Amino acid sequence: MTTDIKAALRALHIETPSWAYGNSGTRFKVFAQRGVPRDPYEKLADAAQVHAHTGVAPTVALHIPWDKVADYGHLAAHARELGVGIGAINSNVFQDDAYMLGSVTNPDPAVRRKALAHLLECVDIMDATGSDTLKLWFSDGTNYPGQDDIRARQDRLAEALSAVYARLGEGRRFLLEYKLFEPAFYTTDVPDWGTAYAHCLRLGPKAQVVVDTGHHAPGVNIEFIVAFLLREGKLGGFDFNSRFYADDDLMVGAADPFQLFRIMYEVVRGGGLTAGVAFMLDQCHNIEPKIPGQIRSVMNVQEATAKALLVDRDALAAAQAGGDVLGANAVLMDAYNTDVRPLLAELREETGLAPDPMAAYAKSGYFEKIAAERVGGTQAGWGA
Ligand code: LRH
Ligand code: MN
Repeated sequence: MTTDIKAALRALHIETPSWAYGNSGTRFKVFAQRGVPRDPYEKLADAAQVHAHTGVAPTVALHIPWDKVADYGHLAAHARELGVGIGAINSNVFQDDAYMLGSVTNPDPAVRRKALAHLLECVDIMDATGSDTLKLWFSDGTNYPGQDDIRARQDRLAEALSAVYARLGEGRRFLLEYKLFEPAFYTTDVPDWGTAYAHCLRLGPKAQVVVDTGHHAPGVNIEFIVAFLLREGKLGGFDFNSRFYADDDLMVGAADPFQLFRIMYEVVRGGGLTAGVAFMLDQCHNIEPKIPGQIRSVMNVQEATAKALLVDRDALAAAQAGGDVLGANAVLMDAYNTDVRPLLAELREETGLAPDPMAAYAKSGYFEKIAAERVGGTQAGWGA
């Protein structure tokens, strides 16, 4: 049992987002922190620290144009030298003035062409970096009833998605991300999993859905969505974070570790650990140190996954079949209430890592080094 669990945990890869290493904040303030990277190369170096101390964060998601460079092949080679790889390529059609009334759904065909050109440029960047995943999130929506035609916007969205789909090479896919609201406050053109699923189903196997855990209405049962999409073969990945209110982008598992456990249990139960599901973080460390924030987040996903793998599936199935409501619930709670930190510490030592990645990073002196080196230049951020 433990050997299999350890094998599954060793195989669990969590992708960190380049933008988590840059400055971030809210509309009220973006706080600058010492040692923050000034370019994608320095972001990769910081991401490599997370992998060096956890052993399970071997890829980094890029966001275009935040990570725009002259030579993407050179950036990918630099990543390899650092011991990491380039993960999902994230498009950005939400920060250009032209997109005020939408990007691919904009009433103006010229704006739609501009947005599509960016998405296709991101496909080229996939090819240049060896990435096999394009992540598409659209901030598109409206703020007032009547502002635009809801149905027509879906037609425009479908047209753009099929153009991108047609350009995907062999072994490539795109993940369509949904979000209930913000920045639009009346309609959002991809507001929920059903809309994303319907568009992906119509397109084909290279189109899957990404579940950002901060993008649901309060009270939504996210693990149900996970179970359903896995069953359909349409769960492409996660944007992990946590929230108390809206899209807070806090550390995954920080606000609701029990929800993260329930989600990872449906992943384990649905075969999602070996189904090419991308486990990506999508977070902003507005006030906490960035690299430790990522290390802690990776550990939170590891702990939730370890607990999910500990669920006694036979006992659970027997209790469920027998209608033993409390018994079945108790089986899941036993796993959730198990302290898996000793198991994970042991696993890290067996793979030559320090048992406590947070302490190891703090002792490494890396922060002091980058804080001293990274003086001058422009710190990376969302550039919003
Ligand atoms: C939108 C989102 C999307 C990213 C952005 C950084 O809220 O979750 O995944 O492009 O955050
Ligand atoms: Mn996201």
